[in-house]
Amino acid sequence: SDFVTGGSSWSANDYQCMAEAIRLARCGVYSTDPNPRVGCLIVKNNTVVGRGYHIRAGEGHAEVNALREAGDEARGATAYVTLEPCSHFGRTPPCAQALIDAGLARVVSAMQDPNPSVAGRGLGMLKAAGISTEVGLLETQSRALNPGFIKRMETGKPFVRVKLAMSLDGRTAMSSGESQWITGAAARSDVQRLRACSSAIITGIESVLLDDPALTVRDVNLADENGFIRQPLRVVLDSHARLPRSASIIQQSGRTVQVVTQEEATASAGLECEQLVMPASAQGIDLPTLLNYLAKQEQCNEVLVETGARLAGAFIQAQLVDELVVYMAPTLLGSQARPLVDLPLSEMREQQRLILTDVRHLGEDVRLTYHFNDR
Ligand code: AOF
Ligand code: ZN
Repeated sequence: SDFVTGGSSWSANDYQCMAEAIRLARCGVYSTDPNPRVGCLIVKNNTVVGRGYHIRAGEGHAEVNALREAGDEARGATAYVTLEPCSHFGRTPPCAQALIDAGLARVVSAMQDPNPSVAGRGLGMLKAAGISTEVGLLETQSRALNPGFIKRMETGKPFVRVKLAMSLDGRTAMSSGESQWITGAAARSDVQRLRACSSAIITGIESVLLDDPALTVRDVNLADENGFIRQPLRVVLDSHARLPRSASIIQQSGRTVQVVTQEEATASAGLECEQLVMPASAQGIDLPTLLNYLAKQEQCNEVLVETGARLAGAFIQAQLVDELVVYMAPTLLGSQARPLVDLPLSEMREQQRLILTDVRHLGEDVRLTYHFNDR
């Protein structure tokens, strides 16, 4: 792009300021959905004069919040923003114009906005107004704030994260299906954070019938300043409409959607949840169609798949998974127990290799994070 400045021209101070803007953006990690997490730091004469981050959709963007704190000090200052300032009238007026009006001398962005209604136009407005405009500082770290928003804007699909809990011998449940509890408290509270980051949680009817999960965010530490907890949309894949009225997943705050086929569309009339009709094959609901629907109609950025070995295997086999998060407990469940994922492989050349991106100790358990190599 026209605006990229060679990394070597950024000073150590520039790096520190953008790192602080990224820390500010993280304050909105559980609340901005479906908008991106964005932070902004305004600096004048080596002094921070404004800090801001986006809290929730419909409210001020990071830049506007930082400008409010900076007031007149913004004139001649530098703004560090983790995303290109917007150029459009969305729920709020364009931030690029607000930065121009406030008299900023320089704007450094970590990345261009992948939103087609911005896509470089915000940087263009700043440059045309004579503001020194740079983009690309700590871009990798900034992209990591919004894997779902970026993927949805770039591809029309959500970022899919599959979460599984297993024993040291790679088992997820006994042969009866009994699985509570393999992992400890620290791992389970980490799952609360994964849920809170997600726009939607997908599960299968088998898991619902077996474990009766609520699939809610309950950790009070994840509430906003008003004590409110945003609940991700709960999606139950239920081609044969077996979801019982008494299922816990229905009786929670937030929305639950039962996904059925056309043939079953009326079978569960009377259930107190939404129903969505999707095409299906012998293997069940068509997963790509469902994911496209969630991105386009429900603006889902990050989707969490919390389910058993069969549906998790189906997502992997269909190459729909971006990230796999595995919690490994120090226990042995034996060879009769169920495997991590069901994959119908027989030869070594069919193996599904992953890329390990993070390892973390959580109480007695270990969290392993993987990306799939072809995406
Ligand atoms: C945010 N927060 O701090 C920035 C955003 O509908 P609106 O007005 O909330 O606009 C949302 C779009 O604005 C979003 O998709 C992104 O392209 C751009 N920048 N959005 O929510 C922010 N800077
Ligand atoms: Zn904006």
